[in-house]
Amino acid sequence: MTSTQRIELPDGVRTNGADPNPWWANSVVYQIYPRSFQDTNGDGIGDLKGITSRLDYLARLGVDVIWLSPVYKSPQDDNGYDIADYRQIDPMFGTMDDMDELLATAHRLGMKVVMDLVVNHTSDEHPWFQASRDANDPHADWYWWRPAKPGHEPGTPGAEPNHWGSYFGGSAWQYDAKRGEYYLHQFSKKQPDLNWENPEVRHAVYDMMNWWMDRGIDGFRMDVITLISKHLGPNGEMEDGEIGPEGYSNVYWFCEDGPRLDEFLQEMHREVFDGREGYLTVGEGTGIDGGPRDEFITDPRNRELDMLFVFTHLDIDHGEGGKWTPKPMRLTDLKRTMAAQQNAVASHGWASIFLDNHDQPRVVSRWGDTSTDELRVKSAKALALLAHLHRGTPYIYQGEELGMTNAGFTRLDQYRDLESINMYHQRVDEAKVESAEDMMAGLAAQSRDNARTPMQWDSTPYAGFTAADVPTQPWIEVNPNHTVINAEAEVADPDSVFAFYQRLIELRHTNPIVAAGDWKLLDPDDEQVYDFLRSLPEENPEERRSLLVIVNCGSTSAHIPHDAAELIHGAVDASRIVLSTTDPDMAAASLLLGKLSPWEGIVYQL
Ligand code: TEU
Ligand code: CA
Repeated sequence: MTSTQRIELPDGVRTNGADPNPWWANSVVYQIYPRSFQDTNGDGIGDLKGITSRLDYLARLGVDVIWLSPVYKSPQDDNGYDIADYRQIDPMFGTMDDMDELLATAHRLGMKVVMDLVVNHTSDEHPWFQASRDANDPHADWYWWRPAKPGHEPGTPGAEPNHWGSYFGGSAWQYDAKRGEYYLHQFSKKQPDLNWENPEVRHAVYDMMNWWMDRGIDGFRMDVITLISKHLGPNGEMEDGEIGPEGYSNVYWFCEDGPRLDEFLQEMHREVFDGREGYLTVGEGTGIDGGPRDEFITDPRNRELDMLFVFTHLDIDHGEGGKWTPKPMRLTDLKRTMAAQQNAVASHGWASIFLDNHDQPRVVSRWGDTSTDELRVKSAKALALLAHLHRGTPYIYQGEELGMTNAGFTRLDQYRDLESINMYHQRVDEAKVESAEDMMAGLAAQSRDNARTPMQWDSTPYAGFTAADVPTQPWIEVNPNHTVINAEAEVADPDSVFAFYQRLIELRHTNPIVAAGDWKLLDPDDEQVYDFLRSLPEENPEERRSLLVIVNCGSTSAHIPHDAAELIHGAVDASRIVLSTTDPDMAAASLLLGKLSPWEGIVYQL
């Protein structure tokens, strides 16, 4: 909650189609990756007490909701997205008392707390899976077990049921000698997929979710929730796909947006959320594009989810070889994918707005310009303005509000992420589809570890993430540029990226056009300037209820394109500059001259 209160949206203003409008319609969410946020006990790993100690900072930023990436008991094979006990906090992060204190402190400061729900799969160390390894156990059918391919010795290469590959490299099938069969794991072999076809599985999950909701949390971010329903053949067949250059076929088609997804999400809503208020649900919509399915799942009349993370706008710089062979981002591709997402939920449903998270490289390095610190600051602000002025709920990933950059790792041993390390070995050593040099470039550009370096609180040796004199190194290297880019410096600087995010959040809290206005793309073919209109229906001709948003997404000056110029048609009134990345007088001059300075972004009241 910023210094300025978040207003109640006026009646008659439509958001997701629900009446009254949901509380979160003009809220902003902040994602925390606990391992990398704040360490308080000197083991070089972030913890819950660390998060609680920084809640004042988040209140000052003005965010309304905190999303915590997983903090549950886990062998940490995938940094907590492999859960061994959903009702226990991992001792590495602290205790349940620490969790209760975090929750109470956040609520006292007016912020809500959303937990991460990882139920497409569990850890292989979860008691459910351990029990399922016995074909006679009541949990036998809680996971996806299949026999070896006929005519092959179980457990030997080539005996896997089919050629599906895991997201994290290797086969998506793992042989288990005790069971004598293979189990499916879309992610690592320590993340076996749960069988949601089994109602006992579903109700065990709902019980756990109710347990947490009853403890006072404010909702869930649901990990790969659109993968829980599988496309089985009439007799449970699992169709194999075309085998790719690395020797595996795609498991995607079998798991994305399956035939029973709506049934499961509606059942979950009935079992967990019916009768509850003041919560938020957001699903990671892997495989869902900006279209009818996005609208259907987030349309409140269908009682499934409040919003989805749709990733189509973050795939636009993936080359032939996928994300490991990145290609330059084309702004018209960003416009096209964002327009599809915005238009999908224009009448019903709602969008999540995000450019960063713990699985993506940092956007200022990816699509901004970090060649100088001045351009880093300018491009960070421009990209923030571009994102936050879209229609939907914005998500800020820790450090994005400071303009933190990619890690800049140059050696494989600096990486920690199993996806990055596994894919290096699969593509370079095993399948030999890429040279070591090219793959290292791919990692530097796209590895998830770029988002996971410690939060930069100050300029001390470990950036204030952990005490300078602790014996233990942080679990992953601190970015050396923390001496310049850090919260302590930016909180004190009214022209910092941090200060700009405060103003963006304030605008969403106080301006109903930003929170609910229709979104309309302008100049779709311009490759450097991203501009669009936000407008609320006029109640009376006097009232101005439209905002022109115009952002130069390049390090050179750019002409104001046709559609925007038409709307401005030469008459510029500086008092109608609502927000700009540059000084308002400069922004007014830019609009008047029809020329934007590098990375200049302006919100102009029409
Ligand atoms: O991510 C799912 C997902 O889509 C990513 O794995 C993505 O495919 C990949 O990073 C892009 O290359 C979720 C969590 O956000 C991620 O951290 C977990 O690793 C994954 O699920 C498994 O739980
Ligand atoms: Ca710690």
